[in-house]
Amino acid sequence: MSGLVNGKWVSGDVAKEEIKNGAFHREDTAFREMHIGPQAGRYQLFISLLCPWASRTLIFRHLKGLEKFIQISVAQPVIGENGWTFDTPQDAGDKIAPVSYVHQLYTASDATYTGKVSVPVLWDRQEGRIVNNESADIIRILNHAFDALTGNQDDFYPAALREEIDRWNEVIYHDVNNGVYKTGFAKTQESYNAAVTRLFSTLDTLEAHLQTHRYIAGEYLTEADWRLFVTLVRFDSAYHGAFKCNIRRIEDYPNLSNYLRELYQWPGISDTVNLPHIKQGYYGILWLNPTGIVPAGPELDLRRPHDRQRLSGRGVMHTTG
Ligand SMILES: N[C@@H](CCC(=O)N[C@@H](CS)C(=O)NCC(=O)O)C(=O)O
Repeated sequence: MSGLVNGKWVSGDVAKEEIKNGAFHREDTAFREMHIGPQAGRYQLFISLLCPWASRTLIFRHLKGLEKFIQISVAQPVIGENGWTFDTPQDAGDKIAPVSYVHQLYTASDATYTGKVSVPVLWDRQEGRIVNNESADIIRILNHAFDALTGNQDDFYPAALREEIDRWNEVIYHDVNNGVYKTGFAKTQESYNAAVTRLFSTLDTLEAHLQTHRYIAGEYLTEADWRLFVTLVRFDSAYHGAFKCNIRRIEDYPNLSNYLRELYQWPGISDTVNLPHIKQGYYGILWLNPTGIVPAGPELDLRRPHDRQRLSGRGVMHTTG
């Protein structure tokens, strides 16, 4: 495996310990605190631009106008012998010496930690510990925790739409976000067949849904859209080839591809997406791609106009009162 055992780093193949009987099962996340004391400069996000889960948090940092409040540290694209690694040691507050590896954040938080060392990490610089390393939690925290400081009232998980959002999140998480990993990391033909079939049947369902709905939960743009976006934007460049998710491309789906472009063109979002970095990271997983060669294509133009104005949409909901 690759990860920490009793606080000691063990290097090995990424995700191998999560493959059982040929099928990939994502490990649960360890640090799940939901309450933070919102103060400028207190928190830091450690991410990789390869990682769709980490990208959700980068997107929310931008959408909620938190660039000045939460600093980020971006790991190198390829997960190395020591796991996620930084080009230069990253300052992480006074409680800890600058860190070169993400695993140092884990052992600082729990000296006997055992398990995988993943990004994103929401880090408390003041206390020198991980607050939360589950992206689904981190985006919920960012959705509201700093509102009083920033005055940003955009609500991506509005009470009125929660049931609908939760229902779609469940499907999108299992069959799409994690579906590409189940497909790519399958070690038997059967588990690959099952995962790829499910992935594309869910993409077909989403394609039909987006024919008549501007966004996943209807007229409003919500966290369900951003959770789907991070996988769609990586799909044709990385998952189609590196993870063998190749029955169709997102480009082959009229609604999904137009929807993807609308989200990509949302102010500031394209700055959170680095396709060369994403390709380098996925094609750098050497047990999947032993030569490490990064393919040249595909040519994609996500800045092309989209046709989503044909559906009525009201953008982002705002918290009131
Ligand atoms: N549940 C976590 C999953 C995060 C995750 O799996 N991140 C991957 C990168 S995309 C990782 O860091 N993997 C390291 C490893 O498998 O050793 C979340 O959504 O925050």
